[in-house]
Amino acid sequence: MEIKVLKDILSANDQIAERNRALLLAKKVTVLNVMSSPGSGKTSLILETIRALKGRVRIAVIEGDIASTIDAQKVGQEKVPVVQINTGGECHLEAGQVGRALDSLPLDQTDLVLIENVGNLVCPGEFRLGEDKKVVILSVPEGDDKVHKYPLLFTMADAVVITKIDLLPYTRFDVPAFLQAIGGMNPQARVFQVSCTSGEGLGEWVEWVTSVIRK
Ligand SMILES: Nc1nc2c(ncn2[C@@H]2O[C@H](COP(=O)(O)OP(=O)(O)O)[C@@H](O)[C@H]2O)c(=O)[nH]1
Ligand SMILES: [Mg+2]
Repeated sequence: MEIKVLKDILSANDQIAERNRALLLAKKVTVLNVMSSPGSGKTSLILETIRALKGRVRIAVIEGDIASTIDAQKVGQEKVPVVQINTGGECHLEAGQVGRALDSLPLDQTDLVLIENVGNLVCPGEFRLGEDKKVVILSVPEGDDKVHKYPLLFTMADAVVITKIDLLPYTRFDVPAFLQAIGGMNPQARVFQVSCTSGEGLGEWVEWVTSVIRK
């Protein structure tokens, strides 16, 4: 019985995700759904991406958090349109919330929407939002084994970003082991290694973002 209810929720979500997708295609807007556990560096990567593409790509941001407007305020300081969604306890964003957020963004003047999903390495993977690409972040302090412990998101990812590589000398994060694991479970995924503190690897990441924007 419970399984049937879950199926109904998912299919209802998928229908709304399709509607979001149709709107975004009509408006020629590309969407990246950025997912990771709390604190791995989603907001930092979004801020660096905005700064790198300023004047070249018109970016808007949807911030998903259980509570607060802290991340939306940080993004707003970069002078880009931003909407904060507070889920009030839910561990993921749903397509309906994103649809309402899209309605309040200036899509005719937008090339790229970056969605920061709620910090969680499991639940966001089960809810399509209408996005073009799924980006999954894992930060060095979290450990390379998380790819095995939370395979769903890593299997779905179009891009996997290892962040905080400036901390590699202080941890036992095994980059070759991580790359091998990703290569085994999702060989299509592009993998990036970046530090938002030193700027290392950001160029390659930004180049990929630019390459996936709908022309
Ligand atoms: N050393 C280091 N710290 C980082 C890096 N990226 C983010 N952080 C820090 O990690 C913490 C969480 O980052 P944040 O972007 O808010 O993560 P979010 O919760 O996933 O949005 C903050 O204190 C950031 O300054 C990085 O590349 N290197
Ligand atoms: Mg954040």
